[in-house]
Amino acid sequence: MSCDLNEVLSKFDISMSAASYGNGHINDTYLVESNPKYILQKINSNVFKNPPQVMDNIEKVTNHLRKKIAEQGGDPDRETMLVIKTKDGSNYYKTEDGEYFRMYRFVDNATSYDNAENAKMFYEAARAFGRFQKLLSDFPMKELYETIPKFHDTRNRFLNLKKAIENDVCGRAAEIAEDIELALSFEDEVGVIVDGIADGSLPLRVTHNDTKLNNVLIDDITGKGLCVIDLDTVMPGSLLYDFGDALRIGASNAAEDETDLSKVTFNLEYFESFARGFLEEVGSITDRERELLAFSAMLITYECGIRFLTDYLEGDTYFKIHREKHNIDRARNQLKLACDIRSKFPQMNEIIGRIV
Ligand code: ADP
Ligand code: GN1
Ligand code: MG
Repeated sequence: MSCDLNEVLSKFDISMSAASYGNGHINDTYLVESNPKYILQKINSNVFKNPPQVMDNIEKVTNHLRKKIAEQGGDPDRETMLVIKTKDGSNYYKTEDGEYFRMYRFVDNATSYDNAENAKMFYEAARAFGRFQKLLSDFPMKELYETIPKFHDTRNRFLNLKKAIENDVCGRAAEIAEDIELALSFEDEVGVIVDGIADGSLPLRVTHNDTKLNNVLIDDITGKGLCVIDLDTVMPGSLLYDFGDALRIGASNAAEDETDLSKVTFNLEYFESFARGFLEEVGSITDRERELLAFSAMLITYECGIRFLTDYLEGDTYFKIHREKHNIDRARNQLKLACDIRSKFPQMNEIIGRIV
């Protein structure tokens, strides 16, 4: 593999070697320890069916962000990603085997955290995600490709789960009957956000759609949320997707794959920090968006739970796993968290009422 990577690196005019890096579930990420450093990624083309469209989106979005950040007196080199072109001027390299690679400037002196070390860190991450949406509020949405169709269409995710249960290609359904029963019991709620978008009560915005904590780099010196990364799923969506998705890891008292479910509970202090940070930066929101803020944390957590469950039933073909049963462990964790979030709606809505 390292030999292939060197060949790929040479296409970007780099002669150093690269080593595996980061904890993403989707792409293969490598760090090139040159000066300056670079991130090399093999785009997961099972997940992203059209990598050139992904790169087109990323180039347009980062160009827009660079311009706005510069206008506002920020440092575009550290506050947004920089796509490094190949020697031929392309924003990706396709190997003879049909694999797609891309390169970014590594943002130095900043860290990607899998779990928030304290509420202040989560508040700063929230500000960065809120600011990200605000900076893209004047981006021409029609120019974006839908890199993964129906990505946060929870009803469609629910239908995919039902299909996976029916097909049961790995014969795993019987052993997880209780988890399936719990997952199916959310049926009445799966359409709330998508129906709101369809009937116009929830506006479409340019959203990130994958706002887990390790997709924002925190500045090592200032402790501020510096740079939002992992832009593969930037698409038109609801503000609620970014709000809800960030909370399912960031405000959990346990890791996403913790198997002791008694530890998997929702932290209201962290919820308040996130809500404050995000709402301070994102700009004005509609009444319906505000009403559904707490609900979105539950729904997007649930959605992620059934995505892991579906992947387990389908034989672990989507998310990277690091142990047997990893996806079912993650699914149980997220479904437990969704139930705990639902039990805390009154306190969460009281917090939102105080902030907005
Ligand atoms: P995945 O889609 O697999 O999650 P990411 O794009 O999130 O891949 O990258 C994986 C990890 O690599 C991130 O969580 C982060 O730690 C690191 N990373 C990615 N891009 C950069 C960058 N430009 N600068 C610094 N670190 C980065
Ligand atoms: C994936 O790529 P990464 O690791 O940041 C996934 C998200 C899930 C998340 C669960 C493109 O995020 O949608 O919420 O795992 N990304 C994609 O941890 O499917
Ligand atoms: Mg990531």
